[in-house]
Amino acid sequence: MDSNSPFSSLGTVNWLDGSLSGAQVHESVKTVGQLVGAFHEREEAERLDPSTVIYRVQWFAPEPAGTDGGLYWGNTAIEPGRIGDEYFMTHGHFHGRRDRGEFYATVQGEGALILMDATRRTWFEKMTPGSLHYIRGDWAHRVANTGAERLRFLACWPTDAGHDYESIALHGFGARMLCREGRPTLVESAS
Ligand code: S6P
Ligand code: ZN
Repeated sequence: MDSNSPFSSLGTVNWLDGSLSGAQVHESVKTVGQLVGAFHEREEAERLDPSTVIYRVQWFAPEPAGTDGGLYWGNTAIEPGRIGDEYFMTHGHFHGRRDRGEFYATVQGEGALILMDATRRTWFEKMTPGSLHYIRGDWAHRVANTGAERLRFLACWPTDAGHDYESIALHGFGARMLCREGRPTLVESAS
């Protein structure tokens, strides 16, 4: 059967681990060196090899960024580990457009989806294999790997959502996921 769909050769999803493959997969890698300012124990981060990988992102972008009504599909893999008492995590962001939501679905591992609203109220949802998470358009979102294995989750978000990393770089989240008495605990931040 021949297909003449413009998107038929987009690629494939491996449902065992969520990874994407094909000629059109975009990829980025985030290292300790790039995330040093995100962790509260900055000196601990500076002691580590800056090339240590914290997470990798893959995504399909069938439409240019900003296209009205389009969708992107991605996969994020966060390594297990901590910097001091803080679990390896993503930068975290608001969407540039605060009316653009997103779905996350966990494939592998254990983690926490840390969410923050416009008033800086911060809470989390537990991520376990199969858990599905809806992120409202005006909630900042960051994921921490709180388990002993790689955490992998899938994401689907609008092409015109955009990313506001600056607000998080400047003010952070209202709380951090820290290891307290051996357990992941959401602890309010001073700033
Ligand atoms: C995009 C979506 C994810 C993240 C990825 C990495 O809207 O939320 O694909 O980009 O999980 O997180 P961050 O905060 O570095 O973009
Ligand atoms: Zn997002």
